[in-house]
Amino acid sequence: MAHFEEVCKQSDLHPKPAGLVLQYGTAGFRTSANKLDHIMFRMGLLATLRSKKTKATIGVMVTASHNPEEDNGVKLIDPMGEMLTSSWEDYATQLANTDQNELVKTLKDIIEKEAIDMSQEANVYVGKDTRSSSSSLSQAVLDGVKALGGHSKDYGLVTTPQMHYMVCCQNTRGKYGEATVEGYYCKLSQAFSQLAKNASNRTDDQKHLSVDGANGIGAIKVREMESHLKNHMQLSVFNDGSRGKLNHQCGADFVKVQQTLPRAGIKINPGDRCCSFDGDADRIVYYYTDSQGDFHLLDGDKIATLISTFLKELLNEAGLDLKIAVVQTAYANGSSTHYLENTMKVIVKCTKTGVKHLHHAAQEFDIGVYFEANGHGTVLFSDGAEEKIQQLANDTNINDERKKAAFLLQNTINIINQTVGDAISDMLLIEAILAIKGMTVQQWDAIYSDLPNRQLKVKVSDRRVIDTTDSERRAVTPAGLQEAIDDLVKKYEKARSFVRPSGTEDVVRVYAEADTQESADALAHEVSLAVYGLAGGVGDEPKP
Ligand code: G16
Repeated sequence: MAHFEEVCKQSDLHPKPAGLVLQYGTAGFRTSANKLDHIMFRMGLLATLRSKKTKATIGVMVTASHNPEEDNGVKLIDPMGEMLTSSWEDYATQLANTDQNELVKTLKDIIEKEAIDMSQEANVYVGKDTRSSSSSLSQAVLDGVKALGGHSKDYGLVTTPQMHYMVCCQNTRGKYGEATVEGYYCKLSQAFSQLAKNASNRTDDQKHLSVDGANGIGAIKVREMESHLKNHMQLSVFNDGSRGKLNHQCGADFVKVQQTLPRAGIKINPGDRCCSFDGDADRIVYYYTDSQGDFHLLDGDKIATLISTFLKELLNEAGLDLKIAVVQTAYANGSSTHYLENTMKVIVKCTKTGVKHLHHAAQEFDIGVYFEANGHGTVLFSDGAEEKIQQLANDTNINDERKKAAFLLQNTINIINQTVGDAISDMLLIEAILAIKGMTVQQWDAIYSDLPNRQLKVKVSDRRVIDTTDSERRAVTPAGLQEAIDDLVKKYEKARSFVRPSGTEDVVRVYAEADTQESADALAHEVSLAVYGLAGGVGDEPKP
């Protein structure tokens, strides 16, 4: 068949480096950009097959998100805007690792296994972040789509969540919105304006937010959106990419892991409300410094608490009986889980790291609020929940309080990007909630106090020696590691610790929390030493 000849011909232009083996990880493939050309071409092929199989548009985003500028990666997006279904991740890994001369055979195997009708039309949307390697890598994706006879649309520079949004809009034939960046800005900003109308008069200071764009695509896009937000918000955008390096000493991952202000490019005063995006703008964290200069972080857990409190109050006011749940991962601060379960009395679920896992767990509820502690998250409303809210909003026989609550719920649905975590959409929702509730960032922070915690990375020769269970809270291998962690945890008050292999970086991640920062730091260090000793640590021993 002509397509396979073309695949062979084109694949020679995107050769696989000999011996290179890559695994589909937490969010697709991710490694040094110079190892990814063949992966991109092959993911163009896979997206084309997935489109033929689902008879829908598929998305491909070229980004390595929070990783350093030198890395790159690719995320595949399924028809409703969600991450690629896990059953196809194996195909992605097979295609990535198959030798050049076996590529067509591997493709044919997938086609046969999935009974794909190759005469079916295929459509693939492609987007990229601001990395210098992203242009040629996204061209390799486009080459892959073309080689298998698929149609593509190149969105160029977009945030990852914008890409997810476009795919969903297209496949719902516009029901979710218009599949353009302008359509995205209009939908979100209209909902924001409607919500902001319910805020009491705010001063310019109260409307002001400092945004650290991580020197990435989020900075460009939030600037583009600014004009749509009219008088409702005043943004100062720092780390906009004009000078600094992507994610370097700035951005959501840096701020969350280091528990400090961006070290570069930002000027703020004590008390100022600030937020940081990550490199592809699918994560957000908030923070401020107090008059003593102490740093206060409001991470994904605090965001989930703010949003779920707001939604629960609106459901009560609207008189709607809908089941709301919060989905977290093992990284969720123990205080947040305690507050959600015992004070807010909402259902809390824990899943493995990776928004794909949280997303699926959240789909089981009428309203599922999911956030990773690193600020990656969103809210899902079931079709039934949306219908009930819609019906109530159209009901002319209800009192003003219920009507207002229904109106706020409707606009909350519209401001949220339900396809995936979205820094811009989350930012607008948080700003709207704070404005409506007349709440300062300090009052939000005071809802509960985080347990002191620490995250570290340990280099090992092969991180796959660590296998975990119980939503990554316990290590099954290597032998003796979990017992060692259990013994160390016993030494401290209110302590908890776990380790897991990262799916985006070549490291093992260590998390520890305890009653004091000194204890959390000491526990994290001791657990790092256990990992280093029992899981084949390389390089220098972890230092305190
Ligand atoms: C990706 C995933 C997140 C995950 C993060 C870190 O984020 O989408 O769900 O929390 O990687 O994963 P790991 O600990 O396995 O390296 P991003 O923003 O980098 O795409």
